[in-house]
Amino acid sequence: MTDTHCPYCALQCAMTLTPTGPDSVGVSGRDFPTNKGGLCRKGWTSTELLRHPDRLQTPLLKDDDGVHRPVSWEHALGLIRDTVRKVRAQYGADAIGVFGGGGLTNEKAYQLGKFARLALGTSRIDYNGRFCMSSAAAAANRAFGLDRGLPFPLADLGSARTILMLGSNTADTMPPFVQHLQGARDAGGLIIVDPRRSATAQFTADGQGVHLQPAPKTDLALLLGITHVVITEGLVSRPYIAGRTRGYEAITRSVAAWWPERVQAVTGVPAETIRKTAHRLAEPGGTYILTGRGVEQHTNGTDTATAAINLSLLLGLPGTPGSGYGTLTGQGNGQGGREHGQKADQLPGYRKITDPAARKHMAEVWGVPEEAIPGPGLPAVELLASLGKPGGVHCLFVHGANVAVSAPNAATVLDGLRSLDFLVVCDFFLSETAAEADLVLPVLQWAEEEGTMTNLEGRVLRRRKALAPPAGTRSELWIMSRLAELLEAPSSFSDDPETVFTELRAASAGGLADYSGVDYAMLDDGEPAYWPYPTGSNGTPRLFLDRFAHPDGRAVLHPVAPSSVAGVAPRGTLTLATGRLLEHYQSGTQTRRVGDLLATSDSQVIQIHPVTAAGLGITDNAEVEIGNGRGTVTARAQLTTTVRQDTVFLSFHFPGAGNANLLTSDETDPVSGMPEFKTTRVTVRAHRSAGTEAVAV
Ligand SMILES: Nc1nc2c(c(=O)[nH]1)N[C@H]1C(S)=C(S)[C@@H](COP(=O)(O)OP(=O)(O)OC[C@H]3O[C@@H](n4cnc5c(=O)[nH]c(N)nc54)[C@H](O)[C@@H]3O)O[C@H]1N2
Ligand SMILES: Nc1nc2c(c(=O)[nH]1)N[C@H]1C(S)=C(S)[C@@H](COP(=O)(O)OP(=O)(O)OC[C@H]3O[C@@H](n4cnc5c(=O)[nH]c(N)nc54)[C@H](O)[C@@H]3O)O[C@H]1N2
Ligand code: SF4
Ligand SMILES: [Mo]
Repeated sequence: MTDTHCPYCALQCAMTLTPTGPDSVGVSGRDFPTNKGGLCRKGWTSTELLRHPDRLQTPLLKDDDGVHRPVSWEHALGLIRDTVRKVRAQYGADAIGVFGGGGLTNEKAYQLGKFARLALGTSRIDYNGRFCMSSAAAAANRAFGLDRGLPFPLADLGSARTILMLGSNTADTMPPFVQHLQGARDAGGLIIVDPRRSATAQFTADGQGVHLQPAPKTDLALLLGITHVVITEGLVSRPYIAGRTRGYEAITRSVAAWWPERVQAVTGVPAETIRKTAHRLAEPGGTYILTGRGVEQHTNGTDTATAAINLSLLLGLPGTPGSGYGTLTGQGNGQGGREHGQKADQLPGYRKITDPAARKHMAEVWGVPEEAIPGPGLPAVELLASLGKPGGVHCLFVHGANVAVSAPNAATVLDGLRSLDFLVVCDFFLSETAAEADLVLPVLQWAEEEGTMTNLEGRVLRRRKALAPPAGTRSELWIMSRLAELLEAPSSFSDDPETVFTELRAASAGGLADYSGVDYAMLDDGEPAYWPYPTGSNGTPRLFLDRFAHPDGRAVLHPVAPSSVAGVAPRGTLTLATGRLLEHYQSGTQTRRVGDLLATSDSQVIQIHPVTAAGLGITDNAEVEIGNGRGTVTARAQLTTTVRQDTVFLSFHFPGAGNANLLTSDETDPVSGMPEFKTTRVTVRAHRSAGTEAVAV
């Protein structure tokens, strides 16, 4: 029996793997404070992929006819060495790019940042967390001086009387999480903000809470409206504002013009509901405000998350026991993945790559001169836009992302991938991105490797090996260490996870995300390890109890305003929102290969209101086309009153003609670099039937 954690999302449900044969394991949920023994359907079926027939078992090289053929590891790695040298000589080291993932273990994420900068010598590394946590992270950094998704243990939520969740659908995205919402439901205080009556919003029925259903991308106005009421109706926590924050005056000015009736006109949420929400949040008994991708994956995502934080500060929630603000990290290691240096502007320990002290520290840990560490690179969307372009990336390494499906404006990303001189993809399945690769390297799956993951609470967990990997596969640590040797990197690269973790501890020491006091032995003993965990401390389950992470210890209230008021979609136009279904994970590389999950959801479906559908001549289950200037998607219609009449919804779990990202824009948030995943204007029409086209921008 092996105790480990789920391969998928940031809840990192605890599970036990038990041998069921010489080369197979079964899975059961394990009691743990976050999942309390529960798993969702993805977790229950996760072991099916370990010996799936599609599993890659040998390096694959694309021949001149575009067919992938097996090659030896020696040949594959030698080819990479030669190609890297050639590309560097021809265009310079920044022509090599690296794209990482928030699903990688801490060890792999750390080593990938070091590999890019020291072995490849490039600044051009970023990762799919840019698509996920970047807006929330930017907002938390500017308000608190530190970004840990939940600055408190998840189980703390259980005692709350009121929980406001904006743009998060945990009933589908983290099913065992909803246990922690029960206390607030029992107290009638679960408030869900979502343009859809999502599975989570349905928990508010029967007096257990309220569902606010604003037009997409109007949350910023909604939050300013709630804040306006908090200020004008005397609900501000005065001693907290005076003692723990700065910037209050500017906030009062910034929300003055957002009275509830004006906000109603913009969002569609009744003014009376806005007032009641403000009063409920200010009631004693414990209040939490939580955000998810629904409010963060917009070009104003950082400002919207900032508005949520401002509201929480005015109410005195962050750092107050029994109350708080948090954001729900998404990928398995979405938290750790953003701390150890696979971000363009970052060095390990959540250090800034432009900070001379940080560079000096890392140069010492790595045993290289400071000049050997490149400067900041390009955020993900810019990195992908540069593929094959003059001055851009000509050879790309992808570790743990399927950008051909999950990146915005996917058709242009596919063009970029195809215009590269050389594309190397590490994966265990032939994802849509791997299918484009010149060279595919087969790597280990979760149950075949050792390492650590950091869950949505900032708690470091052990991932453990339960099964020997297939003979032809290799660990990514091994791949990086072999390549570093072949490329004569100026620092050493271990292929042993515990050795890499020991180095990561030293690298993180003294940084914001300090792991120096954490080791495998204590994690194996089940000791809770929440960072920052400097050597000699006991870690930090609850942050900000005495001070925030800015030098003066205060949180910063940063005024924000909608730059242009988007508002309720004009009559006759439709807004496309995108997100997740319970059955599938992300680009679907993994879950579309699980029979049970595919049987429940086998192709793209568009959620559309019956009234809207009737106006367009669309019937339930009919095939429809969703289009805009960027592309066209085909999907089956699901008529449902859970979406607003001006909004339709697609998941992004399907490739090809079902890929929602053929429609999304690659316009980004100016602070975080987050693309606009959640809101796109589209035309919807019944498939191939002329004359039924309606509406839209
Ligand atoms: N089943 C499943 N679970 C997952 C994942 C998965 O792919 N599948 N992925 C994991 C990852 S990486 C992540 S990041 C998390 C994401 O977890 P969530 O944030 O819960 O997921 P989403 O479905 O992207 O978005 C949540 C909700 O935002 C709503 N929304 C869309 N636009 C807006 C808007 O403008 N305003 C508001 N208020 N809401 C809006 C959508 O209707 C949706 O119900 O899930 C994790 N868990
Ligand atoms: N329209 C729209 N698009 C979105 C979103 C949205 O809400 N709407 N959400 C965005 C968000 S929040 C996210 S997080 C991204 C996620 O998007 P992706 O990064 O594409 O996510 P995955 O499908 O998890 O891709 C991970 C790939 O790496 C492989 N893999 C898993 N583990 C490992 C590993 O340890 N090593 C290696 N080498 N490979 C591994 C998997 O098989 C898979 O092919 O999508 C974003 N795209
Ligand atoms: S909720 Fe997330 S971590 Fe838990 S079983 Fe499901 S996918 Fe795995
Ligand atoms: Mo994510």
